[in-house]
Amino acid sequence: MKITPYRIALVILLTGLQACTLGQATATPVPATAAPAAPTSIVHTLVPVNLSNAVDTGKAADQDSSKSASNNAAAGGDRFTFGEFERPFNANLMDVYFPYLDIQQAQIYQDEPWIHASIWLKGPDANGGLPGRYALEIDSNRDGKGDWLVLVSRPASGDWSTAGVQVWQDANQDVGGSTAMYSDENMTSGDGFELKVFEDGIGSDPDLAWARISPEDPNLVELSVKLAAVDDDGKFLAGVWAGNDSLNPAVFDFNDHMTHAQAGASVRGFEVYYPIKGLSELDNTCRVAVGFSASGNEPGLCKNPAQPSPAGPSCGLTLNICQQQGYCFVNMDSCQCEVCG
Ligand SMILES: [Ca+2]
Ligand SMILES: [Ca+2]
Ligand SMILES: [Ca+2]
Ligand SMILES: [Ca+2]
Repeated sequence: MKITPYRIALVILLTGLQACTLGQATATPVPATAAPAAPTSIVHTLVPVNLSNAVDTGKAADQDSSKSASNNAAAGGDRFTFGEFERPFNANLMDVYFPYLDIQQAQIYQDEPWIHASIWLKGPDANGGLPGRYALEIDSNRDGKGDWLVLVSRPASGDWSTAGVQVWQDANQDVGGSTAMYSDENMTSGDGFELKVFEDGIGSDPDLAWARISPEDPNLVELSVKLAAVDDDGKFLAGVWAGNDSLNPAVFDFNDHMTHAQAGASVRGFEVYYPIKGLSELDNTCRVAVGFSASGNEPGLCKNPAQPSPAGPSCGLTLNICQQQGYCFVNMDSCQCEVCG
């Protein structure tokens, strides 16, 4: 065929028309039949297996608030200034106790290629389910500032599933603010865990993270994430969380994003701040050392009951931090803020 200027012009015109048509098509509402590929098309190649019963390290005990729920309070385990929370209650009145948010114990360990976390809750909601958010926070470089958050919303499956599972990274390293674990003197405007690298099996690795309700215990949420994706040396600190919408990756650390007065307190002994207000329906555990022997001074580490609080040089408290939280003194011997008067 002889190519004439007329034919070239026609081809350009047709191509232009096609492009316009395509442009219009993308702006038109997509019919149901053209919906994005369903998650069932994700091909999984590596699924966690049953968790080991032999591991007895990496356990974190937590307050059982069911015992004090009739008193509309927690009996302990809630120290806002230290990043320890025990708030499985509604705000202000604290007359609704959420057993599905009350962590009793956690266990975290690594078993290549996985990090596994088990979160024991007090009990289900009125419908027999666990409709909260449950998360594993990993501090890869052991500085007390979380690096990764593996979170599942409303786990329902007794089989390992990626449904409702998200993995968040604090890529710009602002979680924890200026003082790891402790409340910062000045509130942060940081973005917490801002980078979502995985959701519902979608991400560069469709097998990155999983969750299930234990087939053996309806009050046990299990999470698994690939070790190599979140830690490079198999040595890390980790703790777990339970919450409703309150468990928002963007506002970590909670005690750097609000004051003690705004958050309130769940223990009646903190009479200046009781009850909980801006921070409610939330529970967490202290952190356990995985893959290394803790010195005892790691920020956020679970305390051996026989061990005193880290004091002296390892205590990160300052008078300014205590004053910002409404206290008047810092006791460096016990590493505690002390009330005024
Ligand atoms: Ca707790
Ligand atoms: Ca608890
Ligand atoms: Ca902090
Ligand atoms: Ca961040």
